[in-house]
Formats: sequence, C-alpha cells, structure tokens
Amino acid sequence: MNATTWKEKLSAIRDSFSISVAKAPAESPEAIELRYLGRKGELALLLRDLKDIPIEERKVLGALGNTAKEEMTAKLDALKGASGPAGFVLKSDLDLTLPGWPFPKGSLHPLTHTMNRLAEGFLKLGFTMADGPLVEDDYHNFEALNFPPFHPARDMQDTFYVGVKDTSGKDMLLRTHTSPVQIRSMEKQDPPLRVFHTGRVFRSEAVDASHSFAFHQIEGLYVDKGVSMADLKWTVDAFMKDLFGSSVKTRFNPSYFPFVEPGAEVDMSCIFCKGANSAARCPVCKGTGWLELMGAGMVHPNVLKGCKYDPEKWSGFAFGGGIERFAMLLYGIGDMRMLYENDLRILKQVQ
Ligand code: FA5
Repeated sequence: MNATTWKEKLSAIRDSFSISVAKAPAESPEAIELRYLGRKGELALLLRDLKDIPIEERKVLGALGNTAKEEMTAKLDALKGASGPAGFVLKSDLDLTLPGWPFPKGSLHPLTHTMNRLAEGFLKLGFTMADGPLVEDDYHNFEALNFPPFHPARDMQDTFYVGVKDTSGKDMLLRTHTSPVQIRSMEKQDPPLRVFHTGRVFRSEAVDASHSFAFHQIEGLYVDKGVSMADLKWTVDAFMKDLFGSSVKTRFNPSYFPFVEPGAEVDMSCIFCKGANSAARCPVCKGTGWLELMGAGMVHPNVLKGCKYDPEKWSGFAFGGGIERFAMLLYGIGDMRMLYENDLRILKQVQ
C-alpha cells in the first residue's frame, strides 16, 4: 500500500466513524469503539499497514493516524458521558412525551385473593371483620372453647408452644385455629353479634400435598335470639353458592368439636365431577361426589356462659375452614405446597 491509498483509507474510516457517532444510539459507544479503535478495529489494522510504507512517509502518516485516534477517542468519551445506564441515552433531543418503561404491576397472591373473596361473602351476609393475635394464651385457644386441661380433643390439634408463660402460668402458644377469635369477639361485644375472621394458624404437622404447619383459616360467628341450626344451614349454603356458583349443594355430617353442640362437617358437592363421575373415580373427590370443606355447629352453652352471654337468652352458630383448601379448589391447584413456593406461573394466574 502506498501513502496516498493509506491516507484515503484513513479519511474513509474517519467519515464512517462520524456517521456511526451521529447515528447513536443505533449502536452503543462501546460497540463503536470496538469496531474502530479495538485491537482488531479498523484504525488499528490500518496503523499496522504502516510497516509497508517507507520510513520518512511512515512518520508523517503515523502522526496523522494518532491524531485521528485521539479525536475519535475524545468523541467517544463525550458520547459515553452523555449516556446514562446501559440502554439509556440522554440527549438533548430526548422525547419526554414517549410512554415510560413498562414495569410489571404484580398481582395478588392466590391465597390473598381467596381470603378477599371469602371476606366479601361474609360482608354480603352482614358480618363484620374481627381480629385476634397469632400468639395466644391457653385460655382463648382451648379452655374458653370448652377444651378443659388434659381433654383428649386437645390432641386433635398438635400445638407449637412458644416457651413463654401467660399470667396464669400456662404456656403461650401459636394459635391452632381461628376459633379463639370467637371468644375475643364475645369478650369485647355484647350480643347480638355477627363477625368473621381470616388469618394464619399453626399446627405441628408434617407437610404434604394437603397439609402445612402454617396455614390459614376462615371463621364466622353469629349470636342472636332464636338462632337455630336451620339458620346455620341456610347461611353456609348461601356462602358456598356465592363462592362456587348457585349449582353447588351442601350437606352436613355429624362431627365433634368441643365448642359446638351439635357439631358438623360441611361437605360441598364436587365442583369438578359435579357428583356424577363416581364410576370414573374423580381424583379430587375420590369418586364420592362430595368435598369436605368446613367444621360448623351451634355454639356450646359453656362457651356462651364463659363469655358472659346467657345461653337461656342467646344462641349462636359458628363455622370455619381451611383457606388453602378453598384456594386449591378455586384455582385448580393440586398440591398445597405450590401456594408457598412463589412460582411465578402460579402467582401470575390470579389477576
Ligand atoms: C377447626 O380448626 C375448627 N376450629 C373449625 C370450626 C370452626 C369448627 C367453627 C366448628 C365451628 P379442623 O381442625 O377440622 O377444625 O380444621 C378446619 C380446616 O382447616 C380443615 O377442614 C382443613 O380445611 C384445614 N386444615 C386442618 N389442618 C390443616 C393443615 N395441616 N394444613 C392445611 N389445612 C388444614
């Protein structure tokens, strides 16, 4: 290559470099730098060709090449200085009227969504929201609910104790169900009363597809004059129809909870096979056509008495169940553990 050709090539590189800089941000300053000034960049390769040119001319051309390199480096530095974090170019012609970067707005957790839906069901029926602590004393979690000390029914709910005594010297515990909120509500308010509560409960249980050691329950309590089992059945049925649609049916089976008498398990007709798939063994209801969803019953007179409600004058019902089980049915989730794993595929399906 002779000196004239070399100079023409240098001039062509400078022109094409200027065009690239003018077109930024089509290309980042780093990419332009690599293309022209990098070790194998266009200018570096041209400078290497100087070795074929006689020494006197080489000195002049070398100086031209170095000047070009300095100017190009200065322009690139200016361009980099005008750039913010990668991908943003702050230039005077920045169009501030363009829409901003979209940020995903997130969604409610399926459990929160389920809790909201259950709460809406209670609010529609005229219930108000009540609250209670997660760390409970023995009195509210057990004794006031008609579980005397050493009563075998205490074993129905394996308890986490927290290693602190309450004022009566009994061990404090993580509440095993939401029923203590019944007691706290009756202590605070004279009858009549219509309250519900949703919240977290804890049991020392092995985790599997349908059990957790920390889960959520919902609980409703209604006390008034002349409240009967018929009111309980109507309310539970209306509550379930509101949640799962008007075609679902409910049924009561006798059951035992110390704080209600009579007590019942509430079953709902299977929303998957609609009770018709028993021959094909529906995997959700195991072919029975029914799903066991809640505990319920008439508030035991001992519980009313303990809260200074006269059982001769007042009667009431209570019902409650596991919120995870409701969420699994509402969103078709087959394994309770999926609700705690924060897998975006589960989280995103509820908007
Ligand atoms: C109770 O906890 C009673 N307090 C319910 C009640 C309220 C009865 C009012 C009468 C009147 P049980 O132990 O059956 O009952 O639990 C209620 C629901 O919690 C179960 O039906 C189930 O849906 C859910 N549940 C129980 N154990 C677990 C667990 N380890 N993991 C997830 N959900 C559970």
